[in-house]
Amino acid sequence: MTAFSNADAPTWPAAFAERYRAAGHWRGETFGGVLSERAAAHPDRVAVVDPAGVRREWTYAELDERASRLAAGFAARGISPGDRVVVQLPNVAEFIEVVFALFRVGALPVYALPAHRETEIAYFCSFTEAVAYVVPDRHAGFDHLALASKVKERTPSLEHVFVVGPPGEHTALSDVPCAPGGTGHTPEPHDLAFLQLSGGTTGVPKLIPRTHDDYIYSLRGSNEICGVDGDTRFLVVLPAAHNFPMSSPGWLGALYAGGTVVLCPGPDPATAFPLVERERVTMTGLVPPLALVWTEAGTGTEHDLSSLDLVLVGGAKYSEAAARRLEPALGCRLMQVFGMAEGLVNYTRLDDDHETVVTTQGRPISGDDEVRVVDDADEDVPEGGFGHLLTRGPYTVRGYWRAPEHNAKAFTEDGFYRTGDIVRRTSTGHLIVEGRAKDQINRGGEKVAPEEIENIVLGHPSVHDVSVVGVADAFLGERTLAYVILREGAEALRPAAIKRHVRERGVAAYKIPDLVEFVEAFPQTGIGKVSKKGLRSDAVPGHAAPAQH
Ligand code: OOB
Repeated sequence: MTAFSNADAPTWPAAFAERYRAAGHWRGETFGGVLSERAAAHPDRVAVVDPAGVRREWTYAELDERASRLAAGFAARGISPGDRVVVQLPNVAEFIEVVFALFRVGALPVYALPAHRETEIAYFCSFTEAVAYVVPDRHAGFDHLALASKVKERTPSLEHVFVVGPPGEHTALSDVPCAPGGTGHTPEPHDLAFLQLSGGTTGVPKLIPRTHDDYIYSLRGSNEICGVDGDTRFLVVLPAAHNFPMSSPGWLGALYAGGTVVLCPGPDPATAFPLVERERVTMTGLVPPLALVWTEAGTGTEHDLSSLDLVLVGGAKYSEAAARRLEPALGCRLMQVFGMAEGLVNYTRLDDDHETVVTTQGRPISGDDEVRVVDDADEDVPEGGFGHLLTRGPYTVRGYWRAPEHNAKAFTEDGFYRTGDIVRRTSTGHLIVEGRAKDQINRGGEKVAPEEIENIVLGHPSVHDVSVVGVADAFLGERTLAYVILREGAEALRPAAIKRHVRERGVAAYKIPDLVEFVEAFPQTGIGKVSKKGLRSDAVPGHAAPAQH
């Protein structure tokens, strides 16, 4: 056992771990080992295609070699087993190289999104005491070098900034690799492999500790369900750091199966459709708003999408009406996926009848996924009834990283994760997501924690109080609305002033309130607390209340 397991991250009790091993779920594989095996089995197969700019492709042998050389280089620069490294890269081949190099070292990637800005990145770096931060030089018009300089100044633990591209005052990633000579350490299958970000319901995002054993099991299960094999060509449309495109079945699933990962530089059909045609893409995953855009664009497109066999849609509720339109428009099969970075992933199945595929969000990967649907007193509800979804199983974590107080609330005493989702379970075990009990806004698959934004808005000198809620939106599912009470005597503000304040604090653009309303007072509940439910049903005309409970 290495130093970074139990103390920081609650793990499975021994009896459960034994059961999952005995069942063949946890097979003692590690990511670094899997890549070596695939490279030995089929060195010349293409592992990664990065079509941006000058098209690059790496075979399994090349990816393996690159990851080993980079791992050796990281180790030579003092990056050690258990160290945290914040990785903030767009969908570029180096993302995969860096992550496998860190897996080989036994250092933990902390997956930031390209959209994250100074507030989030500084928090990830300081909370995890990261020793390194990996960035592009620029992306989507944003200067990541400047951000990295600011974060480095603020974070004493941060020794290295590695840059994909011209490095400025930092270190070029391309200068790091050296002769592979082993890193002197072999990660164990039960070790942590990385820290994934949670959608979050609290003021700061929580980090999710995933092990090689548990995550690889979810890949293997996902691959089986989705039919991923060596012929699969998986297009990574969503940001590669998200759990969904990473593992459901995602780019890691495709690599596990010996297939090919095609990295998509942007999610719009104008970027993606030509790639589907040129790279003969067979599979991809989309959030519902993107699935709508692809469905619109698919009808009558001049691009040949005939290679596309399966499109997974998840991350937020996909409406039945939209689900019915996808297959004819894109000429492929649809699978719904309802997952969470904490673990549990549900899929509709390839042999489910059409109605099940368009009306449910699927059933769990594993027979050992324990699912409970309970009332407010944690009592099971009768089959088909609405309730809170609780889950525990071979790839659902037992707690967040370094968050004992939060864990006591987010998990039951016997280790079930409180997902915060309200579901119904059909007689076939399929789940239908009916709403949400957690204080979180699902903005087209991107999760926003109201508390995080409220804390920032409260920092505005004219603001007395604020409450951020979700309001229904035909395209995104939900948008964010900030109700703001100004201080007595404060001059009237425009909504734009609040939005600018949030933006200037340096957070991901998707967290900036879409709408701002100035009010005199918030609706109260019986016990005098602000009622978020009241705020939603009071939402300004034209904003219907979303499906929440
Ligand atoms: C995925 O992961 P996260 O961690 O960003 O968000 C999880 C939450 C769920 O608890 C649920 O509230 C919501 O996102 N969600 C859905 C959904 N899929 C996720 N709500 C309704 N319908 C769906 N199909 O979002 C994620 C992780 C792995 C695979 C797919 C999605």
